[in-house]
Formats: sequence, structure tokens, C-alpha cells
Amino acid sequence: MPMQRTEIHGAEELHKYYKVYETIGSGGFAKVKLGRHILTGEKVAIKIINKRELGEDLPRVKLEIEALKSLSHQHICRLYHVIETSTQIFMVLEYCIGGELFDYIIAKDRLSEEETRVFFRQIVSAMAYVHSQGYAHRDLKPENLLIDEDHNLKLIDFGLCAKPKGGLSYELMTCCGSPAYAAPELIQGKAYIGSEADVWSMGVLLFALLCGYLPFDDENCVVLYRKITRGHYENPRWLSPGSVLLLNQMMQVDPKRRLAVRQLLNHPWVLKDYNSPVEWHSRQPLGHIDEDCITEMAVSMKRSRQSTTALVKEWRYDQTTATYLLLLLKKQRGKPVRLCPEPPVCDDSCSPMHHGAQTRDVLHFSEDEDAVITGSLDLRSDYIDDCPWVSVTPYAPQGDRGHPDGSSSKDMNFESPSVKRRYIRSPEAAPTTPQQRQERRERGREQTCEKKENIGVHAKDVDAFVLPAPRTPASSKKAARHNKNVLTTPNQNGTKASAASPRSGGSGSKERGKKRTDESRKTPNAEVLTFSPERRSRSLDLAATSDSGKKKRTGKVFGSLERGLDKMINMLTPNRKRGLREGPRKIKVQYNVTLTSQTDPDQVLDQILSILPGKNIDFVQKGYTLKCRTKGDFGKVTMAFELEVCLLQRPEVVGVHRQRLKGDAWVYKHLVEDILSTLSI
Ligand code: H91
Repeated sequence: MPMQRTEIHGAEELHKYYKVYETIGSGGFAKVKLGRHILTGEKVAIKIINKRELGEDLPRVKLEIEALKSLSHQHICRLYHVIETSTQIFMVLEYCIGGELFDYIIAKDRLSEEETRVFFRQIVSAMAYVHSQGYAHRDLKPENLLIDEDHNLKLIDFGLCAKPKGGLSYELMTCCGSPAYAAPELIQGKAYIGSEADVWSMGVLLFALLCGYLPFDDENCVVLYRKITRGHYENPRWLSPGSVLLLNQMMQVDPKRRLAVRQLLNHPWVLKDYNSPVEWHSRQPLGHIDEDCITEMAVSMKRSRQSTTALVKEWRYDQTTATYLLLLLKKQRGKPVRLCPEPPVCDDSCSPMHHGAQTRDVLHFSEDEDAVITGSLDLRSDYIDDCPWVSVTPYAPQGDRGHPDGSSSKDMNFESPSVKRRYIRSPEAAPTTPQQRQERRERGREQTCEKKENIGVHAKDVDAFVLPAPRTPASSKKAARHNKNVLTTPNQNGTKASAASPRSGGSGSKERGKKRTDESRKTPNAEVLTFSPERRSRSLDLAATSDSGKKKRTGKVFGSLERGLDKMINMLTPNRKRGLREGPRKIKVQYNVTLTSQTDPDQVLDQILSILPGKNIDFVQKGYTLKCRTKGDFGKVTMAFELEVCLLQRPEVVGVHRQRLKGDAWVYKHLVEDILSTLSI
């Protein structure tokens, strides 16, 4: 059947270029999986859309793809590759290691004004650019802003965006987006201007950043709509007069009285500590071609640079586009502009050592980036960043055309984009001989073994996590019932500092923000890979524990022999999925982990297990992970999330790693707070 053939080819195409790992989220008709682009070794997010389930919504997906293809901006998630089959669409996207801004806010309860400003400037930058390209996003909310490796925001989910044919000043009719963020004119079913509605949502978002809860909230939709159309919300006492004013100017019920994005660019609140307007032009305009990336691709593809350039310039969003953009990403992150050697012709069952960049000691990595050696035949390999720093030309971003409100230059008066140069470190020259390349790879391997990619949050950030600011009035009636804010991450002393403390923001000024970015880039390499003996397979444990006496006598030599044996057995044990693990994972404190004061993971697990049924939560247990679901009317899954009991290293206590997979973020927050607050924390 031709349909089937295409299907197989489509999936094959995906697996030809990417390693595909676990699901990291879902929404609507899509599922998002973690992946790795084989040729560059870079992580990617793969959005998988089931066309059959989509039905009439297919044009929306097409629009999202079109939008993402035409948007290239430092604060917008980059699309690399689109693979379409008869039944599915795979969108390969920039991976954002820090997860959703939503989780970040709730972990900190709320952000300081300084940290909010850092993020808000990036949101304004992204939105000004989106509007300048004629698009309205229409679903702005903290769940649709992700945090990248450099702690910068990336806007995602253009599934509800609109590009009015006559330009952004043309009115739209479709009511969409999340009700809590929707502008009054939108929920009233009036015709509205997309950019004006976006500013309202940005106001709600700003409020959520500064307060940790929503300005308009109610479980009852009718009541919620009434609150929005009246535009009345309460300003908590910790808001500065400047914040109160800005929020008020953005959440004006009359869209004509609302601030426009261009006014936000140099609003006094936005300028504070920066003294420069928001830079909204693209630093990575679409037409620009990077010569280093072309050279590397040309060498790898054995083509001329000229024909490689021509191929890249076709922007087909195929393997060529993906390879080019991912190489560019490597360069921008200061990594060597290098492709990994040709993968072997055979499949995964072949020795991955053929890949210069892979290792037999498989680095199992999960969405929380807790890399541990698992020695598994399921090749969830973490590539080794096997190249030393190389000399690269300065990355000189260029300006972009268009204006933030989608208008033409004649009616706008914007500052010309300041061309900022970003220089990339180059402590070592690029290896040229095969021997040098080999040495480099070897060094890379050593480096990887010292690397613990538990990057959800860097140690520095953990220090700064903190919080609870005084409980908020509406942070939800439900949440207010609990005196503990269990989703807030304490600092390492287990105490919660004040959000207003100078350390809590981490980036109180532009300079501080910059420093944090630079430091966060360094962190992963400096950390140490955890070897978690608990992760041994069942068969291995049986072997190792069959004689407890022997175990006690195991000295250093035996230890290493045993470890060698462990590895051997591990390599031969094909299925080592999480669920078969004997003990809980050992992870570092990160913002999606709730700390307990307990040291026995089984006790914590039992406590959670006893709570779930009473809350009408269905769950499946896989080892120390509980895959939870709530169902609404007609058995429809309304919420899906995972709770995983883990062991933390510092402090050495049990923690609960939370991950939302589906459902409304704020409802999830309240529900998980509800579950975890019952634990003895
Ligand atoms: N929301 C609508 O949960 C609720 C890690 C993570 C890392 C990602 C990169 C891109 C996208 C998601 C990522 C991600 C759905 C992405 C990009 C676009 C898009 C969609 C997703 C969730 C789905 C999972 C997401 C967050 C949003 C994580 N996610 N953790 N990198 O349309 Cl353009 Cl749906």
C-alpha cells in the first residue's frame, strides 16, 4: 500500500538522521520527544504530529511550519527540519534544556523585578520581531517560553498564530489561546487586532512573572471571562510603582488605550538598569550564510563550497538545512564547527565506536539531563563534545528588515539596530591532521566522563532558588490551603531565602545577566559525571549480591573488577529501561524537584502511592516513577504528569522530580502542590 510505504520511509528518514529518545511533553495532537541529530551531535526536540488526529486542524500545523520557517530570531525556537509522511509530521526544533518558563516561575514562587526585566526584555524583543514579520502569536503564556542553555528565552508554539493577509492592522475573528491570557476583545468575540491582543497577554505574562500567579483566575469560565472583561485585578504590595504602572498600561480593556509593542521597547520600566532600548532585530537573519559552516559541510559532503552554499540556500528544511543550522548553533555556543564522522552504514546494533563521537559506555540521558553511565545496548548515547575550542571568526549579527508592529519604515521611527559582536573563545587551534583529530576525540572522551549534564539548573541558580515570597492572595484558593509551597525549590541549606534578596534574581542588571549567561555556559564541563551503581540491571544485582560476605570484603581491586563485570553484564543486558531499575535515580537539585526531609525513598514512594487514589489520579508505576493522569468527562485525559522519587546528592535527601506532560499548567501546579504538600517535607 503506498500509504504504508510513505509512512515507513518517513519514519526511516527521521531515524536516519536522528536518535529519538523519550517523550518530553505533549499538547493537543502533538507529542514532543527528545532527539539527537547524528551528524552534528546536537540535541533537538522532535514535535510529532499525528495527521489523522489533526483532521481540520492540519492548516494550523502548516501555518505553524510556515511561520517557523520565516522566523529566525535569537528568542524564537528554531525549526531545523520537517519530515512529512502520510500519517505524521515530524518537526525538528531547537532543544531548550531549561524547560518551560512556567516551571521556573513556580519553582521560585515569583521572580524579582530585576530578573523579570531580563526575561521581559527578551519577550518584547521576540514579539516585536514576530509582529514585524506580520504575525500575531495569540498564545503567549509562560508554558510557551522555554529557557535555553544560556538561560535565554525562546518562544514556541506558533500553532495558533495568525498572519492577516492585509497586514497586522487587519482585524481577526478567531478566539483562541488560553482563556486566562486572552484579551477582553478576544473573549467577547469581537474583531480584534492580533498585535494588540498579544500585548494584553504579555501583560498577563508580566504579572505572572512578578507575582507567581495569574491576575485573572477562576475555575468557572463565566466568572473568569467577567473578570477579564472588567479588567480588574489586584496589585500585590510587593510590586513597585513602576511595575504597577506598566501592568496597568498593558492590561487596558480598551485595546486602543493599551501600549503598543513599539512603546514597550523603550518604556522607562524596560529601560531601568539597561539604559538602552530592547534590541528586537534578528541577530541571525535568514539570508546570512556562515562560511565556516559551509566549509565543514563541503568537506564532509565532498562537494565544492559553492554548490554547498547553493544547497543550503534552498532552505528546504531537510537534512541540509538541519545540518547547517545546527553547525551554526555549535559555532554560536563556542563549540567546534565540526561534523561527526560518517555514521556506519549498518544500524544501531553495530558498534557505536565507528562513530568517533560515540562511546560504548552509553551516557543515558533523560529530559532532566542527568547523565549517568548505564552501559546499555539501547543507544541513548550522549555524544562527546569531542573537539577542543577552535578559532572561529567573530559572530557578527546583522540587522533585519521590518518593524515590530508589522508596519513599513515610513510610519515608524526606530533606532537602527546596534550591531553587537560576540566573540567566541579560541584557546586552541583547530586540529588539522587525522592524528590531532584522534587526540582531540580522546580528550573529548575524558572530558565527557567528567561531565554531568544535569543542567536543568546550574549550581549557582540553585543557590538562588528560593523563595517564597509572602503567599499571594490569589495564588489560588486551593494552593492557599497549604502553608507550604512545595513546588518552590529551596536553596542548598534547605532554607528559603527571600525573592527580594539580591541573589535571588541572579541577573539584577544587564551586566549581571550577561555574567550569568557566560558562567552558565561553562558549568556543565566543570561538573562530574555520576556513576550510579543502583542502576545495575536486575541480573547484575543478583550476581553481585548472591554472596553478601564476599561483597563486604570487596576492596578497591575487587571494586574495579566488579565494576568491569558490571559493565560487561550491562552491555549484554538489552533492556534497561527506567522501570527495571533497582534503586531511585541520583540527581542534583533542580527547580522541578521538590525536596523532602526524608532519606528513605521507599517511604516517600509509599506515601505518594497512598495519596493518589484519594485525588482521583490514575497512575502507572515504573520503578520509582509514577506516570499519573487525571481524566475529565467522557474519560478524556485532562492532565498527564510524572512524579519520580529520586535521591539528591546535596543535601542527601529524597526528592520528587516532577514533570508535566499534558494539561493546564496552573491546574497542574495546584494539583501537584496538593499531592506533595501531604508528604512530610
Ligand atoms: N506546550 C504547548 O516540556 C505546553 C523540554 C523541551 C525542550 C523544546 C524545544 C521545542 C519545543 C518544546 C521543548 C521542550 C507543549 C516545542 C517547540 C515548538 C512547539 C512545541 C514544542 C510543551 C511540549 C514540550 C516542551 C514544552 C512545551 C518540554 N518541552 N521540555 N525543548 O510548537 Cl515550536 Cl509544541
